[in-house]
Amino acid sequence: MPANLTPQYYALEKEFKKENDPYEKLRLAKELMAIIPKHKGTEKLQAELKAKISQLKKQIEGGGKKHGVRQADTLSHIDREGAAQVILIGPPNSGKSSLVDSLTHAKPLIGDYPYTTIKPLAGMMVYDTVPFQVIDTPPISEELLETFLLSLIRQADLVAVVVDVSTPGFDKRLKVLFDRLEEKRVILTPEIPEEVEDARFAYKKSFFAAHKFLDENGDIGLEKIKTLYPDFNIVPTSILEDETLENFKAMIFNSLNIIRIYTKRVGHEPDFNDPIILPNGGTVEDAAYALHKDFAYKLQFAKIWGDGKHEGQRVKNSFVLTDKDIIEFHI
Ligand SMILES: Nc1nc2c(ncn2[C@@H]2O[C@H](COP(=O)(O)OP(=O)(O)OP(=O)(O)O)[C@@H](O)[C@H]2O)c(=O)[nH]1
Ligand SMILES: [Mg+2]
Repeated sequence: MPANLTPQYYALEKEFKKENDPYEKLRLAKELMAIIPKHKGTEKLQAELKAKISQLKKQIEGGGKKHGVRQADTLSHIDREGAAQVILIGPPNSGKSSLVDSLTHAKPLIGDYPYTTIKPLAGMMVYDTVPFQVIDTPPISEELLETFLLSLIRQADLVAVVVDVSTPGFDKRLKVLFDRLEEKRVILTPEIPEEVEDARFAYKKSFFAAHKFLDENGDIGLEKIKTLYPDFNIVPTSILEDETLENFKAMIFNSLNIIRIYTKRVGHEPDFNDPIILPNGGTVEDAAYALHKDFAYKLQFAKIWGDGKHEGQRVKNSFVLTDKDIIEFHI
């Protein structure tokens, strides 16, 4: 029986065969599996793909040491820490490393020349008691788009596109960045669409840091980027002004649609240092679950303090929480 594979399948298969990075190869194998026509004529091919997927999984889980896997394996994945993983991308020399340097304790290499950063580097920053992971990355240009960077972008919760708006031609460099990512089926978007037509595309929520806006011509550049990308959130930033770095952090927090819930033990003051982080619309039960699975099962009821609530109001497990609510669990 003929396999009757689609042109889309053949194109993806070609990409899969060329790919050397195991993480990316695994992702492509899964994509192939998703689009392969499911009938008798492709059974053998499906079995081969399944075997390839499990082989790649083993290779990745084995950490590559035994098989002498290249260093690139570790570059394409960074374990998420904190409430979210935010990746900084941008054209060469735009100030990505400088931002990560100013925001975290990580010490990336900074240079007054392009292509300084070669490897990703993660650091932690805190905004209003919420820890976030931010990742510095190599630049994206006509000449360079690292494969591992694509994997990192796909895995991140949020993308910050860092653009030097004080240097003429940034609009062209930005277009190159968007186009090159789109070629690889990564779409930067102000909001994730509710329905994605083609499941092979990764839509990533993104905002712009209009960086170096205090430099000469930075104000003109800032206006220009606002006109060019009216749908995106844009935060003007400069390492020379701390306030703009706070705004950058606030932009991250606000883009993630998350809420902070403070816990309180019976008879004690609330703990404002270590909030539970939930997506918007999170319930009392979700908060209990975030603390511990068993806790959620045992939960009888909770008491809530916060805006628009009676002090210590007793609520059910399905009660929807809002940002900065204080919760006291009763089990
Ligand atoms: N005036 C000014 N210069 C800045 C600012 N931020 C970074 N720079 C300078 O811009 C240059 C590039 O900074 P990097 O942080 O290395 O830029 P990058 O985007 O990481 O560069 P690549 O790794 O090569 O892509 C350095 O000389 C920085 O000192 C800023 O806010 N204002
Ligand atoms: Mg850099």
